[in-house]
Amino acid sequence: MSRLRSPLLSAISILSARTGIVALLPGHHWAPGRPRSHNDGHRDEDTLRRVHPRMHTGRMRLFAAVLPPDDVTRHLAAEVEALRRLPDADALRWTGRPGWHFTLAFYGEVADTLVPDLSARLERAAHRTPAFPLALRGGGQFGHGRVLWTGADGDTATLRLLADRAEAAGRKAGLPMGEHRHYKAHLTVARSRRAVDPRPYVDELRDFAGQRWTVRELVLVRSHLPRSGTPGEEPRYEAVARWPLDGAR
Ligand code: 2AM
Repeated sequence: MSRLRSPLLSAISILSARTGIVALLPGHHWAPGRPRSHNDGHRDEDTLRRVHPRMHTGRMRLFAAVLPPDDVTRHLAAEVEALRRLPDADALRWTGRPGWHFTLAFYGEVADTLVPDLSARLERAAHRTPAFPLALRGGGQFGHGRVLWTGADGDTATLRLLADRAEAAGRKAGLPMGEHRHYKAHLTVARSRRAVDPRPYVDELRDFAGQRWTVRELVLVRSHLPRSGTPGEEPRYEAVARWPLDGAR
C-alpha cells in the first residue's frame, strides 16, 4: 500500500468501522479524464510529488461524482467514436471511457485531516437522497468548444439536489468551494485548450439518447494528475469511497 494513500484509507476505514456504510475500493483505478487548467488557487500537490517523489503532502485532489454503469458508457463510447470521425476531431482531447462521470462537486486539494468530516457529511447527504433514474442525453459545449459534453435526462431535479448537497458537504467541512453556481449536469467527452467550432459535434450529439439506469451511489473520487509531463496525458481517477442513496421517495 502506498504511503501516499494510507492517511485517506485509514481515515475512511475509521469512518467505515463507525458507520458500516463506507465501501473502500483501494487500488480500483477507474478512469482517465482531464483536469481544468486551473486548480482554484490550491497548491498542485501532484506537481510537488513529481519534484519530491517521496514527499507526502497530506492532501489529495477530490471530487464527488455519479458514475454511469458499463452498458451506458459502452453506448456513449460508440457515439464518441462517431464524433471522432468528424473532420478536425484530432484538435480535441477526448476523455476516456473508464473515467466518464458526472461531477457533483469539485473539492480541489483536500487536507487528509478534513477527509473524515467531508466523508461523514457526504454519507449523510447520500443517506437523505433517494435513488433516482438518469440517462445520458444530447450534448452541448462550454467556452467556444473548449469543453464538449453530453447531458442528463430523467430525474435531473434529484441529480441537482445531490450536487447541491455534495457542495454543501464541502463547504461545511471547511473547504473553499468558491461562490455557489447553478449546477449544470454534464459529462465531459472532450476538451480543447483553444477555441474550436463545436457545431458539428453538438449537432451529432443532438439525437443521442442513452438507456436509463438507476443512480444508487454517491462516489468520492480522487484525481491523480499526470506525472509524465506529456502534453494531453489524462489524470488517473480512483474511486475512494461509495455511499448508497437510500433516502425515502
Ligand atoms: P468537468 O466536470 O467539467 O469535466 C475532475 O477534475 C472533475 O472535476 C472534472 O470532471 C472537472 O470538470 C471537475 N471540475 C470542476 N471544477 C473543477 C476545477 N476547478 N478544476 C478541475 N476540475 C474541476
